[in-house]
Amino acid sequence: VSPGTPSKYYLTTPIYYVNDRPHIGHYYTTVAADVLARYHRLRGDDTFFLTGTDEHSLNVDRKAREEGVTTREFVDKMAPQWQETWAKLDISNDDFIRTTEERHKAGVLELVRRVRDAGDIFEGTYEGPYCVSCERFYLEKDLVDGRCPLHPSREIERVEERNFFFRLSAFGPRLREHIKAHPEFVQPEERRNEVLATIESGLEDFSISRESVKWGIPFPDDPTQVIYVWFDALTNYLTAVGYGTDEERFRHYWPANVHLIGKDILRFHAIYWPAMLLSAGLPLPKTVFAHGFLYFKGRKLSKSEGVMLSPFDLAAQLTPGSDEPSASGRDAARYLLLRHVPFGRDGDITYEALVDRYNADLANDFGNLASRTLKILKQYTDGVVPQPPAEVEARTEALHALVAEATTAFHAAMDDLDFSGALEQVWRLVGRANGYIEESRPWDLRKDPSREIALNLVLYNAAEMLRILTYLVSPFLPGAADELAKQLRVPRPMSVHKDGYTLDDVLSWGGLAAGHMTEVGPVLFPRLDKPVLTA
Ligand code: ME8
Ligand code: MG
Repeated sequence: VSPGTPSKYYLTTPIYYVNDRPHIGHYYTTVAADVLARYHRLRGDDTFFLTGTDEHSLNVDRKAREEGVTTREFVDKMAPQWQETWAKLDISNDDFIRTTEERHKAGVLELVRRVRDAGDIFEGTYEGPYCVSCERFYLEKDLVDGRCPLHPSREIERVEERNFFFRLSAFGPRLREHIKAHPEFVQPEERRNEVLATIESGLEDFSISRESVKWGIPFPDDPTQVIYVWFDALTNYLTAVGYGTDEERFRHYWPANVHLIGKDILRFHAIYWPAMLLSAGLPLPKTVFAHGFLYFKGRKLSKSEGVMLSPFDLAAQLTPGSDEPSASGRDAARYLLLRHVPFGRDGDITYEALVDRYNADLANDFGNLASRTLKILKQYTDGVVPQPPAEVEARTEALHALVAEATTAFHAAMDDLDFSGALEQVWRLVGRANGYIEESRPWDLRKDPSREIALNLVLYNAAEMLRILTYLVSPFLPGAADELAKQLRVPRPMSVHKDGYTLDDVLSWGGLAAGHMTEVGPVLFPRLDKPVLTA
């Protein structure tokens, strides 16, 4: 059952382009990271969860011009909107990095110098197609009908410039070795095979500076060039933990345990990035996990493709009777996205499917378990947890065994970033707890004074199941878990360690003492009607 000894856990999301506003795709990656961060904090790990904004992009520069403001003014207006969005949606990031910050710039310059000293930078000229949405040079052969394969609605641009290049071609064999020796490095396996195939097909050197671009970090010793936005952006994972500014802190957190990304930016994270780190003599991140893409009724989520679903709208849509997302609506949005789509695969969203699952899993199964358990306690014993009989009978033993088994499987799934699998384990317990109450019929036991001992046992077991579930659901449903901890009067999941407990302590059977008081509170997940809004 034990999730092991606490350790350092550094995880990241991509830094998002500030020309866009946050949509459900960005939210999806960020929620997955938040769930993982909360889980590791619960384990007692020294957790550092990073997100931020990618600001030196041509798209950003052009957008600012369209709006008639300076690029600096534009990014200073947009970046806080991202920060606020995450803060209002319960995202618990420990830091937020902006690539226009001084601490970032210092580290990027340091990395360029290190790579240059290693002899992996040379001057050359580039001529060919460039996709501004990808911020990436393409080979003619990679275009589809003369267009970017990822952004077919956008004109490809032609670039001809003198640039500095990074000698990526020299790193194929070392990258291949590393990936083969560390199967956990690129996940899931399908993505790993894709990366290996790209390496097999031969890696081309790539330009790491731009001559015609003015918005960016000036290249060391050559102010006619700015550093290529991807070289700049990837380095955020180093600079946020002190690279180039705080060596001790950097050595403490680096290498990252996991970079969570979407599959669209796999090549940058699983090929360019490790090659840059190898060149600079820095350790590689332990895992790059590329999840799948979300679609809305088969359409791509992005403004340029015409679908822009805000995570606020999703959470508000899951909040009955209000346009403002409530805690239950925000919890539901997190839960539904991670439960609906196995992490790693593509998935299609419809409000109808989400609302159905909300009513089934959250309003009925989980919400009902919580409210019936606490209401029965209130009604039968004035909220006091009764003393269970000393002798453990078979049905209670079966509950203990199931909790132990599901908890172990839950930890294993979380270690694999299999969020839907972890939730299946939790809902096994939810289902059993509901089944146990129905089979035990406490309402009948209560009518017969000779069955008091049996009734006490049922009440105790139900309360104890609910207490353990409070901690298991907490990374996914932080609002509901907090509310339940309040109603059960047990330590809040966020402060388990501050209160002097370990995760093992709070997940072990028997945490509730006889005589402990509980209270009844508001319904966790009010039922939803069919959605009115369609995007
Ligand atoms: O690429 N489904 O930023 P970006 C799932 N700045 N995830 C999605 C998604 C969808 N439909 N749409 C977007 C960039 N995402 C660079 C990153 S990192 C050093 C620099 C998520 O704003 C997913 O995580 O285009 C994807 O990889 C990311 O947003 C792209 O965000
Ligand atoms: Mg993008």
